[in-house]
Amino acid sequence: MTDHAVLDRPALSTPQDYIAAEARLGARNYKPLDVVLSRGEGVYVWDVEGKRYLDGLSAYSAVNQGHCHPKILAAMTEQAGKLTLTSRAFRNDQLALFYEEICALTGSHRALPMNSGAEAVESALKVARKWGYEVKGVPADQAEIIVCSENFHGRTLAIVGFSTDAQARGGFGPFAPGFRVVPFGDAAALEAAITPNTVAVLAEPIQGEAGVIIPPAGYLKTARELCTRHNVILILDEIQTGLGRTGKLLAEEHEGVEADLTLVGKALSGGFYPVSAVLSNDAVLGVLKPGEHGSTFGGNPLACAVARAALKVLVEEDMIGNAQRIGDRLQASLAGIRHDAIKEVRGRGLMLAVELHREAGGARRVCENLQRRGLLCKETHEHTIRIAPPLVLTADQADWIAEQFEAALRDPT
Ligand code: IF1
Repeated sequence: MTDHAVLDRPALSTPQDYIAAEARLGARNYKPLDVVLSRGEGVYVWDVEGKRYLDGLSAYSAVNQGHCHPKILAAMTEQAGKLTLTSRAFRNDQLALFYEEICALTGSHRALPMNSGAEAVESALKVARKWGYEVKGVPADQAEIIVCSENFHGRTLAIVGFSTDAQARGGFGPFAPGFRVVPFGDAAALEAAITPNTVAVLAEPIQGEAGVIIPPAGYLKTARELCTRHNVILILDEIQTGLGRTGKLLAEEHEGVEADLTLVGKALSGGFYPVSAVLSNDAVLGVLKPGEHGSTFGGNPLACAVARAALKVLVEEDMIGNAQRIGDRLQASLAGIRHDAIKEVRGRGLMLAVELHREAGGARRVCENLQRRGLLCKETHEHTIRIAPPLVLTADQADWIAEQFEAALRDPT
């Protein structure tokens, strides 16, 4: 007999209790800061002891709209009380509206709803290959997809197979063939890698995990031109850069570029629920026929209702313009900090990073110091701290972030 009492435990009391239970029972695939959060509102989160923090990560840009946005919450609870899941075997009354709104906003002509970001990436890779065989005429099983060094597109097998990060791929092979890696930001290398069997180029407009790496000006535009000239699909992974993060709805707008497949996820739900989508057109996405792709949860009415509200508040509350204005202000303040530890401040909109010199003692230490000051940030690699607060950040809050940074560097206790 199962002991049902085990499912009715009282809350644990101290942060250490939670941390110990996680360490004892969970897969050990993360090493989070030791802060146990139980509530969030706007740019702030609170831990189980009631201490408030400003969230400088926004769940890797999934809560661009701020924690527990009341309008997204209302849409979610309302829809959850009506209908949550039908599967795609039947239709629901939210999917068509989601299509209408996301296509109008992004200038897309067809969309494919999925759940996680990695699923959107996998879906795009499948679509690109199918397009290659059926439209471009690539010989069977010969399709090649070009990806960039230092890429991050998710954790599934096909994706980690073309990662250049030893930790992401090590021990997980054998991997799927058909991918070729070129240096990110190098248009000449990209052109040289294109063969008659190339079906797609996959890139992040700004590399996130690599440390907020902005490619040289004109790179995306040239990549677009090369893809058009060589009849290759351009796939832009905007799962992190999209939906306002860089001060535009999509980062590709900074260079006036339109991808053939644009991937969005994360903030598509404002952090309420995993929702992702492949945005495209008839010529490319049209290759998928019934039965060739799908997902139990993709396009479900709860996801669609949440995504519709998440997009609505992003636009109606001018979070995209705010990301641009407050991002510029915060970047300027951070760049104004005079301290030997800082090597570079970079970013676009509210996708920012401070890179430290190697001698500075590492980014993790600074993040732990910032945590004590009430600011949650996450290091990426050893020497870079990324700063990506919710897009509802005010000017005062931005100034406060810069002050905490300066204080943490000056008083590294
Ligand atoms: C984790 C990084 C961020 C992404 C891009 C696809 C996905 C992601 C550009 C996959 C996901 C996450 C996942 C998260 C850490 C994180 C991350 F540090 F690893 F690089 F955001 F910066 N494309 N990024 O950034 O989306 O399947 O996770 O929904 O803990 O692995 P997903």
